Amino acid sequence: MIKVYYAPPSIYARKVLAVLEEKGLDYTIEPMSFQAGDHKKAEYLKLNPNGEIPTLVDDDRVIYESTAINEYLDEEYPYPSLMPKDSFERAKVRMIEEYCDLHFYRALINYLLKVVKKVVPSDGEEMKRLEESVKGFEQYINEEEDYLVGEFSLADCAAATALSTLEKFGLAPELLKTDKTKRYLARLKLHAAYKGANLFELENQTA
Ligand SMILES: N[C@@H](CCC(=O)N[C@@H](CS)C(=O)NCC(=O)O)C(=O)O
Repeated sequence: MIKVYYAPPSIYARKVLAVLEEKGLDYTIEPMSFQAGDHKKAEYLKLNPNGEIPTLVDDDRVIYESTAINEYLDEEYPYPSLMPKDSFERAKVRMIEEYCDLHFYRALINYLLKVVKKVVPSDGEEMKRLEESVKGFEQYINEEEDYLVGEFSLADCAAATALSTLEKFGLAPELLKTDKTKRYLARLKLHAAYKGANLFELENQTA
């Protein structure tokens, strides 16, 4: 049985939920609360010594780091495959995942913490950084192709997570202006992955 430790609205965790949904896997969510500091409690640190969300437990296997989790899921549960067969294309998928993890998600988290939730002081640069990260991401969208790298892949799951966050917080009209991006987002929404990427609330959530 697959269990995911998730505290909404963790973007890295929703990236994992996107893959679980796309593959139609059965899983349960172990609700965590950032406010309560659940991710820093000794019991959780035994699973994930980094004290970050998400962690996935598949029977007795404990895996953390969202990109490692998603590659594990793709190899362990290969239908539908979310990695190309070609090694250069696989490298491209990983490059986009890294871009999302290190630039796009970080700009989003920075904006949410400083501008939306105001739990960290703003330096007034958050929107500029977010705009730059969206522009950087848009370079990966090719108008001639439906998805970022060949067939729908882990790269699209990573992108769906960032784009659904922009939509959720009302930033899409301002930041997703190009036709190619709007059309790409519309295609993503047809995938089950978008449901996982868009899971911002949990029933009986403790957060
Ligand atoms: N590289 C990690 C990043 C995970 C991460 O930063 N998660 C955030 C939530 S989106 C977190 O747990 N932050 C709490 C903290 O660092 O104290 C991954 O890909 O899983």
